[in-house]
Parts: sequence; structure tokens; C-alpha cells
Amino acid sequence: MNATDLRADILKHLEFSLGKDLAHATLYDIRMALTLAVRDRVVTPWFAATRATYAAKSKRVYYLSMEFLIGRLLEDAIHNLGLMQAAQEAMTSLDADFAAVLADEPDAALGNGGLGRLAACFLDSMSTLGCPGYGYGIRYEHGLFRQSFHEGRQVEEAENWLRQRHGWEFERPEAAFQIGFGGSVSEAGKTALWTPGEAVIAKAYDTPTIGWQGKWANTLRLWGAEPVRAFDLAAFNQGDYAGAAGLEAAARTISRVLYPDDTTDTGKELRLKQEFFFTAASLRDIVRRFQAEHSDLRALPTKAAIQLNDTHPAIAGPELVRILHDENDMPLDEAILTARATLSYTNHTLLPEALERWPEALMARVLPRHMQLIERIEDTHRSAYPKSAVRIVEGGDVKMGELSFIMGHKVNGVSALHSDLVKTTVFAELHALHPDRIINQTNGVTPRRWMLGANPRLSALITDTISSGWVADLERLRELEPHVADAGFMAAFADAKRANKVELSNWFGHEHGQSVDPDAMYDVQIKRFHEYKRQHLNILETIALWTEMRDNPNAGWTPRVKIFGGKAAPGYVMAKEIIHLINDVATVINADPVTSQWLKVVYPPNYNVSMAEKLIPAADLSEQISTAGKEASGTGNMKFALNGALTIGTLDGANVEIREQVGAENFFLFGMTAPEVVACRENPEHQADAIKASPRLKAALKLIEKGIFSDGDDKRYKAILKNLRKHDYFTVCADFDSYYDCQRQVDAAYRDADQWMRMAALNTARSGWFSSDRTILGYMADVWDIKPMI
Ligand code: 7GP
Repeated sequence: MNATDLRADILKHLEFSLGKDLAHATLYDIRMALTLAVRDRVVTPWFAATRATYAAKSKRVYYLSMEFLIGRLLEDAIHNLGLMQAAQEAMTSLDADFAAVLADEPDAALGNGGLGRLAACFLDSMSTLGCPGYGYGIRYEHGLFRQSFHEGRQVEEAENWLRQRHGWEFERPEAAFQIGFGGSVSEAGKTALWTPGEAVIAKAYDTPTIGWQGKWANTLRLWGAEPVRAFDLAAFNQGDYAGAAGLEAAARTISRVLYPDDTTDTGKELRLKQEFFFTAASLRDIVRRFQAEHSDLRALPTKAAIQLNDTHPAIAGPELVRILHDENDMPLDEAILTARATLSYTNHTLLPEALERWPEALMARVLPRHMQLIERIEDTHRSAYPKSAVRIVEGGDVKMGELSFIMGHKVNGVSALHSDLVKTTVFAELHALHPDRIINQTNGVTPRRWMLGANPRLSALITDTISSGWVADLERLRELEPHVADAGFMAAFADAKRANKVELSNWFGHEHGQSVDPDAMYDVQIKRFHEYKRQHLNILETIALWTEMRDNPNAGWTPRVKIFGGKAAPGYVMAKEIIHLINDVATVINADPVTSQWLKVVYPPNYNVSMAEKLIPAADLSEQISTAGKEASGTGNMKFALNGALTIGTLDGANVEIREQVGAENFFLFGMTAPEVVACRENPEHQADAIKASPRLKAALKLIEKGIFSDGDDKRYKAILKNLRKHDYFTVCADFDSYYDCQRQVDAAYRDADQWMRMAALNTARSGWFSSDRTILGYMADVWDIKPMI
């Protein structure tokens, strides 16, 4: 494919798809024309993959997820199709700024955080490996909110990614299902008949997901909600214009917004409806596809593997049983067994508040037949294990974790430590009954986006050094190891990092009016805001360091830029106060002439996938400082290590495995282990004891209390202070000294620039295991029983 052909196609789309003359084309027009020209080149492999799957009647995997945090798609598709040079040349020949064209694409944020981004990496790996499959989710009209800061406080605004046409999707008016809610259940002969009281239409929108080198493409099918009857003409004719449109508005509400909360059950009926809406539509589609090829539904598990991405699609258990039993006359026991053999469930968190529970009364009202079937599923389980105390319905709630466990043939955690904790904590009783069910599949990240796309400089160096095979076989990065002893390679490695830092510094300068020194250490913590992730531990250490610098200005400080990024759930007050505190501390510290040569705090608003792509390649230090036992895995931690940042972290989630891979000597470990945290909490005075033992921590808390960062307002951070001093569940205080000391080891290590770079290069060379290709191969072998088709 050369630039001339691509240019011709761009001009064709400009004229015939967009109706624009080149002379009047805007940036949007050019971007859309390029998108459509690239999309054309995705369609051929997409059709070929689909035809091959149909021809072989292959088993497919169906990844059901409330969230897909896909970000921008254009650059990724260009890379995967090997069109980078052609696209660059075509843009130059049209006088377009290629970087600006790429940046014009809205960042599709149909997710909150790790769980949603993992789903996007999995789509990329499934297509790269030729694993036939579909992602199924919701086409939210408004993705994750846009974050800005007003006087340091988070402000949320509705996001509007669909204001412009979404160039990647194909609308499928023919692929539509009616999805019902409410109503009643009657007995019709042997089986029950559910008559829903209301209904909406789920309409499909397909986005092809192309794999590396365009060898395979799968489909991301997102459902949009529409009214069954578009418009009430009678009401309209009587002058009731709002009433006439009301039906439509009510139906569309279901796919209107992504719930901006990744940890707590919102308790909203609408959320339950969203979950059922996309799960039921997906199952109808899956069963329809199966029945087009096969007649006996008992064979479903041999042809379909349905993965539940956390409990959000857990209603798939009863809904599949309903389809098999009520609609297709399969005996109930057999329907349960068939559904179980088809379904499997991934757990992404142990936080009790994030394990979904729905009030029984709500479930019975919105999904009356499903409530009955949940009870039948529970009865069946109880009669198989009469001594067990495990209940799906308990205390008036339906527990979706238990339901998912019982209805899945495999349950997996997302890192070795987390999978062990799943066995010993949340699902201990169920694990005792089903000892083979829980397995581990450590998360991974796609090297196409997180190295090739995000870090072109380091990618070029790697390819020059070991050739390009690493992109689809990331463990080959190990071949870099011998080059760490080569001064020429190390100089080039250091140059790539430095150039990435300069680029980020320029971006901070023109986007945020804050330029930072590229020779300072870039210390980065980017992730959702949550107390367990402990951004407040980081900012407390920053305050203590600043104090120390002012007290000892001649101590030879290592210059650092503390970079934060992330959003807090709008209803999570404590997380929002931590954001406010960070911004307040930044204002004071950045204005201090004594320390400004060594210490800066920057917090660009509206962290998203695209911002991560800028920050990660420029990072020196990766902050992975969660309370041990709380971060299920982390995936940002993997992206940083891959891009040659050193980690400061606790023994939590996948940090444990990262440290094993990169070597303990190339990882800054601090803090209590998961069992030590549990033991620490036994002492009700643990926070007071820790504060008493640490003059630094005590002083840092005091500065906040005195209003040093809040214009003298000594009440502003009362809640945070009280929390730390009295109910420090996340053991910030108990880990503080260990963290502070470890940070000073980081300072010392950074001063030996050559040694630091060698450690960074070893992190890159030894992170190949964290490719999501490895993770997907694990799911294919251990959970889905599917073979690659290429
Ligand atoms: C996240 C976990 O917090 C993170 O540790 C993990 O790497 C990621 O999933 C992918 O497995 N969890 C969520 O994003 C989430 O929404 C609530 O969890 C169900």
C-alpha cells in the first residue's frame, strides 16, 4: 500500500463520503476522510476472518463487559495495517499536520479504569492471535465525564464523544432485539411464561478490531437503546410535544451514560436495567448465531465461550437458563449445566463495596422471571451441597459474585496474589466446595498500543537492536538484555527517554502553562482516585520532602517532578478531597523559590487513555503504592515497566510478578505485605502509634492542619486528617516511614544516571511476559478451549 493510493482514497472519501472540497476541508474532514480510507483497509481482513470462522463453524469467545476503554483508534489501526509511512506521506502531500489529525479524534472513554482498559487490550490481543470472538457492551452516548479543576476541586462535565460522527462503527439496523423489563410471570404448561411490562430495542453498532499486521479482525458490538415505538403521534397531534417525545427519551436513557463509578454499587434501577439490557441482547445474538449453524443447544458450550467481565453481566446466568429452559424446553438441571459450561467469570476486585448486590425486591420487580430462576439455581446448588451455608440470596439481597461463581465453570483472578486472595477471602466457602474452579490469569497490556504506538522512539531502538518480531512476541524483549552492557545501546536508550521527557515537558508548557525540567526525575502516579490506591500517601511524602528541602537546602537534592493524573467518582467525597489537597499542595510548593529547582507538582486534568500514552513513555518512576491486598492487579504498572520506568511499590497485585520478572534489584519495594496489613489493623492504635513514631509524618499532618496549603483555612482538610489519625483503614500512616525512606533510596539511585538507565533498560527487557497476548493465550487454553485461527 503506498501513499499515492491512500491519498487518492482520502480524496475520494472527502468528496463522496463527506461532501467536501479539499480547498474547504477542516481538520475534522481530513481526519474523517483518513479514518474512512483506513477503515476500508480493515474491512477486507475483517470479512475474511468472519468468513473463515463461519466456514469452520469455529467456537467463538464472547467477552461481555460494561466497559471498553478503547481510546483513539486511528493511529492504532494505521500501525496494525503497516500504513504509518504511507499515512504520513499522504498527510504531508495534503498539507495536513499528521499529529494534529491524530489528536483530533475524540478519546472514546466507554469505561472508568482498569477493567475497561483491560477489555480493550484483550480485543487487540484476540485479533492479533486470531482468536475468533466478539466484544459485547453498551454504546454509551456519554462516556466517562470530563474532569476540570475549579480552585483545585474536581468539576465534572458530560462528555460528548458522539457529537461528531464516530468514523469506525457500522450501524446495524437489522441486528436489533426487543429487551423486556418488569411485567409478570405465568405458568404455561410445564414452563413459565414471562410477559414483560415494558420494552426497549437494542440496536447493534459494530466496530472492527484489527490485529497486528491485519491478519485477523474481530468485532466489538455495542448496543444502543431505542424505543419500540419511536414517537407518539397521537400525543403530538394533541399538542403534547414533550409527551410525544417522552417514550423515546425514556428508552434512550438506558444507553445514555456510563456510570462514573468503578467501585460502588450505585443502587440505581437504571444500572440494573443497563446490565440486563446489554447482557440479554448479547445472549440473543449469541444463541441466534449458534442456531444458524447448529441445531442442538446442548452443544452450546462447544461453540461459545462467554466471559463475564466482573459481575456486571452476571444476569447472563439466569438469562441463559431462561432461554434454554423456558424458550427451548431444555430441562432445568440440564439448562443450568449447559449455561455453566458456557460461562466463566473474572473477578477484578476484593473491595466489599464493589461486589454487586441487588435488593431482592428490585430484582423481582425489574426481572421477575430471573428472580425465580436465581432461586432455582440456589436450590439446585443447595441440594448438591446440603451442608454448605453459601447463599446467593441473603439478607434481602441477590449477591452477584456468588451467582457468577456458581454459574461459571471457571472463575479467575487477575494476578497470582489476587487469585490466592479470592480463594481465601471473598469466595473461601465456594472454593472449598469447588476447588478446581478458581484459576489465575495475570493481566497483560497490548504492546501495539503501549509500546509501538505510544513510544515510537524506544520502539525504533528495539527494532534496530533485535528486529521487529517483538511486537507480536513480546518475550523476545529478553534479547535486549545483553545490550545493556553496550554503551552505544545504553546511550540510545537514554536518548529516547530524554526525548520523550522533553516532548512531555513541552506539552505541559503549552497545554497547562507549566514547564518542567526534563532532567528532573519524572515521578508519575496515574490511575483512578481511591483511598486504597493511596494518592494521599504520595502527597504526604511530597509535603515531608518539601519540608526537608527547606530545612536543608544544601543537602544535594535530586530534582523531581511529581506528576498526578486521575479522576474520582463524583460521589466519592474523600477521593475528591484528596484531589483538592494535591492541587492545593501543588500551588504552594510550585510557588516556593527555595525549592522550585528541585520539586514541582503537576496534575493535568482529565486523565484518559490518550494522556496515558503521553505520560508513560516519559516516566522515570512508576508509583504503585496501594495498600497490600487491595489492588487486584494493576495494568498501568506493567505499561510503565515496559516503557523503562522503575517501580516504587508494595507487594500488591501484579507488582509481585513484575518484581519477580525484572529482578528485586531493579524495583523499589516498601511497605507491609498483605498479611502484615491485616495484622496491623488488629491494633486499634496503629495509626496513632505510627504518627507518634514518625516526626516527619506528624509534621506533614500538622502543616495541613494549620492551613499552610489552604490559605490559612484550618478546617478544609479536617475529614482527611481525622480519617488518617483515627480510622486509617488503608494504613497510610503505618507505611509512611517505609515509603519515605524508600523514596530517598530512589533519589540516590537516580543520581547515578548510568546505573539508573541500566535498571530502566532491564525493566523493558524483562517485561515481555506482561503482554496481553500471553494473557489471552492463557484464557484460550485454560478457560475458553479455543485454538488460534492463524
Ligand atoms: C480493576 C482493578 O482495580 C485493577 O487492579 C485491575 O488491574 C483491573 O481491574 C483489571 O483487572 N478493577 C476495576 O477497574 C473495577 O471496576 C470494580 O473493579 C468491579
